[in-house]
Amino acid sequence: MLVAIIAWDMKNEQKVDNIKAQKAIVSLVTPVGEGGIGKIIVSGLDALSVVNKAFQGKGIADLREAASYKLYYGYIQDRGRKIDEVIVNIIKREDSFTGEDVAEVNCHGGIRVLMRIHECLQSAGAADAPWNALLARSLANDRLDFVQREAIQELIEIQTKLGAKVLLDQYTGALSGALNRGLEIIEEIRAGVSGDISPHPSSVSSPVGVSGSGGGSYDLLQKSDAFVSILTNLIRELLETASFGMALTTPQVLVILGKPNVGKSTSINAILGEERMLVHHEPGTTRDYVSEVISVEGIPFELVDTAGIRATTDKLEAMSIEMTQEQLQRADKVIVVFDNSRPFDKEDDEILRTLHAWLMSKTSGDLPLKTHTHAIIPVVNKCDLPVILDKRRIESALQRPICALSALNKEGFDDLNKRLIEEFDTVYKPMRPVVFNKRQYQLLAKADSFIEKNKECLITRHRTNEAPHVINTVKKIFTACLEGQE
Ligand SMILES: Nc1nc2c(ncn2[C@@H]2O[C@H](COP(=O)(O)OP(=O)(O)OP(=O)(O)O)[C@@H](O)[C@H]2O)c(=O)[nH]1
Ligand SMILES: [Mg+2]
Repeated sequence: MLVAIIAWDMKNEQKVDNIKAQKAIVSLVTPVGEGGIGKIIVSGLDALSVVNKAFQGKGIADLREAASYKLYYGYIQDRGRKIDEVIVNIIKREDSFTGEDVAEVNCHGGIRVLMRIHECLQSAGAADAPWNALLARSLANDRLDFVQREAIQELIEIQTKLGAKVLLDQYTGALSGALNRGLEIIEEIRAGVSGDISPHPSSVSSPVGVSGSGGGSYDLLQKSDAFVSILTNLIRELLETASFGMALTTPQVLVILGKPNVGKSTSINAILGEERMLVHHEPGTTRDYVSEVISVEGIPFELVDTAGIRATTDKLEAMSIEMTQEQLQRADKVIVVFDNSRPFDKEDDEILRTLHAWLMSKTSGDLPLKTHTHAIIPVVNKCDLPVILDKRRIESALQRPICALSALNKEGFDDLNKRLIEEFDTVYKPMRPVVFNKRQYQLLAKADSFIEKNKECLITRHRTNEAPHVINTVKKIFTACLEGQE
């Protein structure tokens, strides 16, 4: 993967001169273990001379004379003794991902060889560093912005194909592009505001005619008002994608809850498509909690089976129930299961009360609102048996439509899957900007509420001397989102 990163087509070539070149670092970028190939990257001001000390090449005497994007065959050697046959890929600073000279040493995989070459390159003058130190250098040299760096770090841990596609888009600049667009819009608003309040000396010759009087100025003010709405729309569109983006990067913890014997474990087995959980007609079969990661239409979930909740004097059962409560505290979503073939009873009622308390404890302003409204999915299982349960009790308590299942016959699961992902209604489109972490979400939500609160002073008729301060604050929030300050 790092080959692709390093070979990345740089958009910021003009920034090469600003590079803060640093001493070479060496990173093991493939896992240390058995494999066909291993890769070690050296990056830095003196990277080529460091690798040159240990490299004996065929057809090249000095790697400092190497051309960018060329492969050089040879050996890494230590005091005349060959360690391994290697192919070194050279990428000069103007082309490289880190903005520094880079040598990628491709050797045979295997713990001994990798470790020996790694040691040898340290002896030649490079400092050992984790692979993500390379990302830090890209950031320092303006090769990546903070959002792109976050995207690549998430990409490495992502669980589903959809997540990989979305994060690759953000890494290649989808969200950064939208944030940069936001910064441009902010400047358009500023242009209008400065025309309104204090004409800038250069404005007379401005191509858009910010003269402080006349039709040109009026146009600009009108436009600047329109830009306030454009900015608000841009922010809201981005915020709309947050629950989807954040669900991709952090698997939702999905806890299955219900009184004993309602078919929780059978339902999980049907979702997983395998007999993973122990199922039995005796209540109290599940004692421990068991979890598995699943993907529903590309959204990852950590699905947790739990012991049934009910009042008990049995010590072991009480411990199981305590564990269920712990899992519930971790939950992002809950599937609560009721039994169609039994009457609604006080155990079901107790579960509804537990859920109500859980939802209250979860409600907080720092996450998308829809995350809370879709947090509970009521399920009635054993719908293959005659109806005895009074479903209205459940519907009126939870105010959510019920999902009907027969876990035994594996029926109703398409509907359940739809319900699980209904809040993540953001459709995948290539290069669509997507907010994918809480930091980005919170900053954009802050910008949104700040603009909403101060809108009056940005709107033409109501402008006050406060406007430049408001604009600067919004700009600061956008810059923090893009560049990771604050
Ligand atoms: N008829 C019918 N029986 C079901 C259905 N789902 C589960 N069962 C049966 O209900 C019994 C209990 O199922 P489990 O999946 O172990 O129930 P549970 O909720 O995990 O039970 P505990 O772990 O004891 O809390 C078993 O005999 C299942 O075969 C269903 O949809 N229809
Ligand atoms: Mg069970």
